[in-house]
Amino acid sequence: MTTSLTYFNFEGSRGLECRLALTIAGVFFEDIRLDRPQWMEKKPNMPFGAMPVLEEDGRKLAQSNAILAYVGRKHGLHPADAWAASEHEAIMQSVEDLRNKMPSRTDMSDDEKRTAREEFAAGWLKTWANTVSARVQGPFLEGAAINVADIKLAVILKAFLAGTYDHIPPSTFDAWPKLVALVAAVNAHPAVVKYTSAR
Ligand SMILES: N[C@@H](CCC(=O)N[C@@H](CS)C(=O)NCC(=O)O)C(=O)O
Repeated sequence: MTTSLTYFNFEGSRGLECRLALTIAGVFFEDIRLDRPQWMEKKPNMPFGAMPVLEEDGRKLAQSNAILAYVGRKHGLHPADAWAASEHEAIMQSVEDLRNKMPSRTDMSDDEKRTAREEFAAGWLKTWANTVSARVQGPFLEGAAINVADIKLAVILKAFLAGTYDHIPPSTFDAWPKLVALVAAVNAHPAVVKYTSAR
């Protein structure tokens, strides 16, 4: 079987989630990394005109959460129990909500962005983090076993903890030690350590 994952040449977001899931699953895959002009050429032939795209023996699957659930189901990184699997899918979808709701308009002044992000951190983000944190058994969602939803959470949380988003300081997450510990546990997974040291 030939497998590839196509995404921007960027070590983060939805592409990194899928690369890490495939890596932890032990799948040999071609890691296709495109710059913008290369992407614009391929875009018309990609499902939904967006990346990441998983390709297996010529068939293409788009949407990061669908790719993660597929890899997870196939390789024991998604709960076998139907209810637990759906809870994980709800969490993965909530990460997409988080990305879409983050105030990021480019036409905002820095003061407007500060106000919008502080309100976001005290409101929507707090509800999100409380909800997810309550579901974490520790260190991962299901306890000792890592799943694709943990990987998705770790990628977005790591960006927050690195101070990627202006006006939302990493200390915001001091209130949710289980989420901080989940990131550390994903980063400490042997396959992730190997992937990170190779890059
Ligand atoms: N809901 C989609 C969102 C996909 C998406 O917006 N991908 C971005 C990169 S993270 C993209 O392809 N941007 C380039 C474009 O839309 O042309 C998913 O979860 O995969």
